[in-house]
Amino acid sequence: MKKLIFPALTALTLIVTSGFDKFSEIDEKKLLSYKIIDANNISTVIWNDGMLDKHWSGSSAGFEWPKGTGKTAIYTSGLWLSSKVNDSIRVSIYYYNSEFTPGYFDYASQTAQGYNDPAYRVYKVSPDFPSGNSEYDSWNVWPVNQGAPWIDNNNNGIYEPPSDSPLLKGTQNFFCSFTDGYLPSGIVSRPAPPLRAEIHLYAWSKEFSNCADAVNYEYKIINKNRNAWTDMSAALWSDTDLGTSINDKAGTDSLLNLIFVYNGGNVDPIYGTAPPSVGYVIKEASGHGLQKSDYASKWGCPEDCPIDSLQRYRVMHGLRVDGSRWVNPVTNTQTNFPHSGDPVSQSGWIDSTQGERYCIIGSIFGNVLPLDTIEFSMVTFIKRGGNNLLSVAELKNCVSSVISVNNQASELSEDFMLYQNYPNPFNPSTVIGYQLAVSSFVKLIIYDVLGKEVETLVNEKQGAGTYQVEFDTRQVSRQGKGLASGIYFYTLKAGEFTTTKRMLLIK
Ligand SMILES: [Ca+2]
Ligand SMILES: [Ca+2]
Ligand SMILES: [Ca+2]
Repeated sequence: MKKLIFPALTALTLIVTSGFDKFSEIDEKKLLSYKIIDANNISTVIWNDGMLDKHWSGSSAGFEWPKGTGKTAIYTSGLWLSSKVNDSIRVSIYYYNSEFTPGYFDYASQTAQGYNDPAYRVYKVSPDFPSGNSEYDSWNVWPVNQGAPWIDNNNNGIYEPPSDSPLLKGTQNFFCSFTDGYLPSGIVSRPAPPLRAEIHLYAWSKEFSNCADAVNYEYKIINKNRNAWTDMSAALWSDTDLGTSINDKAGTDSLLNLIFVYNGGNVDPIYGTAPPSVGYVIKEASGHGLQKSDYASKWGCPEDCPIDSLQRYRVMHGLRVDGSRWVNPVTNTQTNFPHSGDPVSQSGWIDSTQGERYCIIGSIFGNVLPLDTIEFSMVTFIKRGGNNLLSVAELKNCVSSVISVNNQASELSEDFMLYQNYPNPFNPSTVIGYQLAVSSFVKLIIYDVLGKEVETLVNEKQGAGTYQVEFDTRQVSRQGKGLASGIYFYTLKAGEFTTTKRMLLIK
């Protein structure tokens, strides 16, 4: 999408640089800031008003892949919310301009606050403290008072870095707080009243072992309205422009909770042959006693393009703009996931034309009581395969592998972990798993019951992530003999982290 004119373009010349915190007064009131996410081969931009993937200049595509090439796959994207309050429709969206502002929503006074307070900027921290790189913030200024997630290592409720730390899921970690709570006569013009939501966005990115190029967005959305939200929905909307925008296609995968965009042919004027595929997946959607369902939709304006609050509310509830259900023309069944066929095998309901594509994927959370919080986590992936369609296949492979690994890890811990070996007792081999919160120099050593080293399984620097190593006694020999039955210990040393577990060999 290149044809939209931004009313704020003139004001964008007023970009103020304060250290490495850049502010631009887009409407002379809202104090915008941004940080760059580039932990892997993606380089993109996170803003403090719900806007994502918009270039820092404010006037061009911001999701660059591969980073440094100037080639972009997403023009811009951002958060969409909708609900009913006492039967009236509430919609708050980012759609080239944002109906959100930096700040928070004060429940007692029922007023939004902080739109021009420089404290409500985007914060960026790394696992290294202090980093010595002024693009990063010190852990000392991580805004725990705004709701930024952190680890209370000594469990006293007080944030005391560096012994306490920000939550560090990635090698780059971000936080900002924003709200939709300014009324129509306020900072932005808006066709529907706000939900009165306060949103905490924690974003992170890192190098995965396989599918490196992903960015994680974890939203906590708090109902600061004195009334319940009814049929509340949260979504990520995107104007994907995969290289050249006019030859794109889109599709969904209801099992993976994925929406993806791929090039209509195997050649894109910007990406050349074998263009990548970019997608958004719902990683988590949860809250208090909520009944949730998911949906995704693509559209190519003017076809099915939602242009007012009612139509946007419908799209955010899995419907077409006219309020009807999507019907899969191949199976003749109703669905919340249109174009869910497989473009690789050309089977099922696939996007039959190519052109400008927009997409949205989200979750319906049902009723949200005052001061309840819902959690909505999204991941953006990009992947290139042997041709435009194999890019889709590889993207899906990445989504299914990385998302399952992440889910397993998040249920256990976001920290260093050493898992019990499996099987145990064992003979002749067993598998030891462990998790690294950050990139570390790792030693995994087997000891016998006397403390004598039996074998070193790992002795190298490894990136953050989950690992499995096999311990095979047949490959260990002591004076020509195998290992005796009995208790053995295995010790993981990763940076400052050390822990030991025991296992039993029974021959
Ligand atoms: Ca503490
Ligand atoms: Ca394209
Ligand atoms: Ca597009």
